[in-house]
Amino acid sequence: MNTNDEDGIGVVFRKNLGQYTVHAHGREIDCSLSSLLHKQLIFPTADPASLRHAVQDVREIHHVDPVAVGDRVRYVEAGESRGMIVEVLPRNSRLSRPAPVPGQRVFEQVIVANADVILPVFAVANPTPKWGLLDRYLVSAEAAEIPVLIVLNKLDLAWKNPSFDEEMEIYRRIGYPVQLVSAATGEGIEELKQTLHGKQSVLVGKSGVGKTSLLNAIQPGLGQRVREVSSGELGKGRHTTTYLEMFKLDFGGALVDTPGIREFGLWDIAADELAYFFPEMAGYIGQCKFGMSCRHDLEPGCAIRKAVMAEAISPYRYQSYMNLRREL
Ligand SMILES: Nc1nc2c(ncn2[C@@H]2O[C@H](COP(=O)(O)OP(=O)(O)OP(=O)(O)O)[C@@H](O)[C@H]2O)c(=O)[nH]1
Ligand SMILES: [Mg+2]
Ligand SMILES: [Zn+2]
Repeated sequence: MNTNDEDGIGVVFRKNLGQYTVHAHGREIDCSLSSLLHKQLIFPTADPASLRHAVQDVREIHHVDPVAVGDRVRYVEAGESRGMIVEVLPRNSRLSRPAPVPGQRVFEQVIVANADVILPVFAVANPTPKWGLLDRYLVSAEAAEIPVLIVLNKLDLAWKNPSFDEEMEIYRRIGYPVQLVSAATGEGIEELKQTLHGKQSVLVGKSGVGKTSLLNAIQPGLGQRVREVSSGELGKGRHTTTYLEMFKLDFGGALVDTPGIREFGLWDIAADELAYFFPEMAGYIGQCKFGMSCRHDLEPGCAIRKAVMAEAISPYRYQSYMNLRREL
């Protein structure tokens, strides 16, 4: 890549229909994508990190966006607050999921690039939490090697769910930090802000758990903007956030609000490596009677099943492991 001192470096905060909003030196620049970049990224050698999944068919270009929110990019100025992205700088991390294209193969969709921490958000109640989804987020985060903070919102509704704290204990015991908050009352918000400080963070979670409300609680006005941007879409009111956007935090850092993702498939995880992404299981791998070929299902002498019996591994988590394994 031909680099030029006059090129700018910025961060992608938003994208919409082939247009990218890049923040650089306190400015917002509306960028398009150079066709050169598009071509480079579809060939296997362009992005060493995605060798195995590089797209090689020109026909497929439309289904793969080489630039994600959170990406650091090099751009060339093209007049009044406009520019063209010519290079995506190497990513520290990427949170991905499979984006199915009807009738074709499945592609990697990078949800967010360069996230320093992922915050899976659940509500204590309304909607009732399903921890299987949390396990999905956790496995994705482990595979992407991105730290996690579990956020449990709507603490003001704790009376509706007498078992949530006990259930959270399972995750605390594994070593996952949990922050209990209420966007409604402000409880726990200060502690949450300390985690976000100076980092690029991502809120993920089902629709209605209060991600956008948390944004508002963290910095008044942020979530408001989300609602304005997406009002009119579908007109359902419940699905407030319709696309992903990153927001700059006044106290330092940036936070990505994602729309409630209904399906969160696992990307690039093989059945045989799944147990590595359950930290409480990882230590038992190789200790089963059938060694590395054990699927930890019904095989005799399985060290992981033994650990479940001995209550060293939660049966819920083991069940989650089996459920996810069946998908891979
Ligand atoms: N009781 C209570 N309600 C809350 C709290 N936080 C959010 N809500 C409500 O939950 C509903 C959904 O909140 P949103 O912030 O739009 O949820 P979201 O996660 O952004 O949803 P999507 O954008 O659809 O993904 C709204 O009616 C909020 O007022 C809370 O801490 N306590
Ligand atoms: Mg929202
Ligand atoms: Zn086993």
